Amino acid sequence: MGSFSNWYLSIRQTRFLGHAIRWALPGVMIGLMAGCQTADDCGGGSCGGVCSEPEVLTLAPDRHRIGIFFRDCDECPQMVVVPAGSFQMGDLLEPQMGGDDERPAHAVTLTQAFAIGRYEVTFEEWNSCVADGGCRGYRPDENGWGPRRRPVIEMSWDDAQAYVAWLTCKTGRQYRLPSETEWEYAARAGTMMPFSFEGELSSEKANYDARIVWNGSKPGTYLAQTMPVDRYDTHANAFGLSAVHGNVAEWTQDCYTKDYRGHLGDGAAREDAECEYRTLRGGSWDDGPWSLRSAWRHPVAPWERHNFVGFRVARRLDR
Ligand SMILES: [Ca+2]
Repeated sequence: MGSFSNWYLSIRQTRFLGHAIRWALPGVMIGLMAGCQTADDCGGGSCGGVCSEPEVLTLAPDRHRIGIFFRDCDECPQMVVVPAGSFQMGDLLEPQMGGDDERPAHAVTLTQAFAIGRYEVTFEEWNSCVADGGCRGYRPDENGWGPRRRPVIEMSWDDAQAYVAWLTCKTGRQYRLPSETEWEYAARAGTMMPFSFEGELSSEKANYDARIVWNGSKPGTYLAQTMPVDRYDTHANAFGLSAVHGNVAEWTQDCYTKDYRGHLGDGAAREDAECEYRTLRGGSWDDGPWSLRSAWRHPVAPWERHNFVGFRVARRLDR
């Protein structure tokens, strides 16, 4: 735990190094508290309850351009620190482009920094959970595309819960799926346009069905499969997240709601007593451009598994 080799400072990349150093000294110290889990929390895993040592990291005030990458264990997903802040959530453009479920657009404030996966969870990472006795022993079909750095697919929302339970147990940190709000905030990374990279969507920037053209996107290649999670690193967003647009659509924690009326404007996931559907975000290799937008939402039953669905994880920084 906490070895220097597990920490990475990304400045997207060295371009903003000078900027980072300038702000590093008055940085905000955030203490990462140790935590212990019991075997009952392991989601069927056998990690036995690991108590982690406290760690400290420094966040610079101008964090919009600075992502701090870290791992909590050698087999754990690489995480990036996302700052607290406010943003506009939903279909922001005039005329409106999104579905009814993206309205009304509204202001949201996240009062605490948090960590979210730099990448979609990979087969390699999922298999570490299975090898450790977790994740219910489920080995999803690779579809002939190869495992390793490809995103794990055929993932239900319930499968994702088993993985974050194992990660929580293994690391002593409170891993979970991101809420929809956290996902969109992290995906937008300060942008208000449909996509978080500069310029128009193209198959050089994301993995999707580029035979379909929308809103100025360029016609391109339909790869018809997932790609390694780091393939589009050069088009990562300003927070350092890769492939929020396309590759695999990603589970969020929230119960799906048909619109944002009554939304509280905080970062919490919505949990209803009767939760028929959970919400997917980001679109996939098999979707057209419209579904790749930061604001796109899609309901899927939590038990369903598809070859275009995976997830990335999140956790608080203070537990
Ligand atoms: Ca994705």
